[in-house]
Amino acid sequence: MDLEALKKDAALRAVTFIRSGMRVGLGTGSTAKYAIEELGRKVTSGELTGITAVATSEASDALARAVGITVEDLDPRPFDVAIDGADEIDPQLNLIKGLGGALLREKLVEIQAREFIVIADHTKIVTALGEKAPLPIEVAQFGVVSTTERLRALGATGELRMNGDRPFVTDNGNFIFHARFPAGHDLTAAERSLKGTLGVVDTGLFIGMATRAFVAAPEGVRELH
Ligand code: ABF
Repeated sequence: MDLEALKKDAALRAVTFIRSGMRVGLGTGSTAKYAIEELGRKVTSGELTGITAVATSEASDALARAVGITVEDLDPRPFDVAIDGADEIDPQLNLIKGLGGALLREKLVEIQAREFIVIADHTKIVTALGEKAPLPIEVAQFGVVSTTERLRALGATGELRMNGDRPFVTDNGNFIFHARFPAGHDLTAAERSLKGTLGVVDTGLFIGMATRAFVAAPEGVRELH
């Protein structure tokens, strides 16, 4: 099974939602990359005009500019559409995101989207969040050991995401803690206490944000909403 082809199928379906003149949020990761490339193709060919975008990572910003998309800074104006990948998708379209390391900018952009479309291959579908993926939690570098102790007191186990022998540093200068919880732990219910933990910048829980998902499987692309 060619997962890359499935990711691309999902991405291309989502890009059909973009119309000329729209302001678009651009996601991060290997699935979102296909959406950015497709949008760039449509802009460069003249099929879409007047598109402006905000990217959710330095990497997506660079890719978008390279394929001819006009990229702006984030301001309070809403996005007509935001398109991004996910690490897990539950039946209510609640998400775990952030294994790509860009959860904070993703949430800052996608919270302002009228239509937030998730794109993924079928391996990302779960019955309950946390089933497969760890929950990425962005934490301040200062006091990181104290912060992770607070998270452990809430039931989390896990470790800092590493980049070689050093902790991975996000585009915002923070670390990422990959948290795991006991089976059956209701992550959607835990969101508030995790987010309220001193030293936590934000979590990869995207609850009630996605409006639609395109999930690609060998038998075709399924739309969920
Ligand atoms: C971003 O990329 C993240 O929120 C998520 O962690 C990841 C999904 O990556 P991929 O599409 O490469 O599986 O959307």
